[in-house]
Amino acid sequence: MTLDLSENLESKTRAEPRHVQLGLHDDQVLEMYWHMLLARRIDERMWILHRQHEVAFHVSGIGQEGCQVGAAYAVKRGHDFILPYYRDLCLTLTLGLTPRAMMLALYGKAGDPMSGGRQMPAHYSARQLNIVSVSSPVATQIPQASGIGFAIQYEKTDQVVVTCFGEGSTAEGDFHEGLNWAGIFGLPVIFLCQNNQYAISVPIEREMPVKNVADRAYAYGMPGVIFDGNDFLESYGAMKLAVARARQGKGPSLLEAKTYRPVPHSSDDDDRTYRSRQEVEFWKKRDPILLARNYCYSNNILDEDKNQEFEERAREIVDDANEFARAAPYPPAQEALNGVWGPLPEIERAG
Ligand SMILES: Cc1ncc(C[n+]2csc(CCOP(=O)(O)OP(=O)(O)O)c2C)c(N)n1
Ligand SMILES: [Mg+2]
Repeated sequence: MTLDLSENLESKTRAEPRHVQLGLHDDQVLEMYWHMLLARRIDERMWILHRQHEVAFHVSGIGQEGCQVGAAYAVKRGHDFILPYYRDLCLTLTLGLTPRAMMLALYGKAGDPMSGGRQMPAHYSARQLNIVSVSSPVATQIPQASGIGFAIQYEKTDQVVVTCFGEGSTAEGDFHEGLNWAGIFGLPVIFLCQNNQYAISVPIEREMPVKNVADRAYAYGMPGVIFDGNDFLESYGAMKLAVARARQGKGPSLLEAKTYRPVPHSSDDDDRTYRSRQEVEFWKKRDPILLARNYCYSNNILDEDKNQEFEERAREIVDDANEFARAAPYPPAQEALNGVWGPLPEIERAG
């Protein structure tokens, strides 16, 4: 009698939950869910604060938490370099930026550790975590990431660089120059495009003449990988492979997380002018937090009581950060003339 081992193997693999196949423990999955949930609750509070005229501006990461938490878990925190973009609230929170810091930046208060209240909100950075500041012109972080990758290669450390951007930003020259450079030199950079299908009001068909951002990878001699950015585990899996490849000296990757922005572009936008409510409602059913929660429920990693506990803890953290930032002092008015990261040299000051 011959045993059909392949069948046994197959059923074993089928029985193994996806996170186990990816090398994640239950408690890591629960932590990932927690970070997504906390990021969402912070973000929602920021919208409310804007609508209450407490703060001047908010740009949101709602809907993109799945690919962001996946990216955060695939890197070595504080060791690898991260060049985020303005939607990366969940990514930078998971890597260690605190809710208080985020709220201080939102309010533009003096204690904002990112810029002392001199940058716009959502310009995430943390020197001690190797998180390089967002710059307002989109895509500028892409050649910067390649530059850091070049330095890492030159100094022969085992770090990697991850940079994030939207699909609209791939129409910028900076995107093409940055990827070209990384491809030529085989730099340890992961280019993570969070394709949310719009660049403000411009839909994807008007942003690029090819279907996928990842299709462009071929032109820069690197793999292009497409995955479901609303699925936190699929995102983690794709990132993990790309990070391993970069760390082993095998070069850069272009990753495309297919996702959606269910809220307006920013607090200054009215998305009803360029897309239907049905479309938005359709994507809300694919909400990354909903998907992660269902995954945790069906794998007995989370139950309703524990979820309620998480909700209460998140509420306390958000309340604390909010109150702390509201009560904190603004910077003195004359500081508005200083540079973001330090005083200007005397000569420029005089000019
Ligand atoms: C160089 C530059 N051009 C235009 C803008 C204005 N702007 C800010 S965000 C944005 C849309 C970017 O879309 P995408 O890259 O898809 O990112 P998303 O906001 O959709 O996440 C634009 C055009 C800018 N900040 N910088
Ligand atoms: Mg976009």
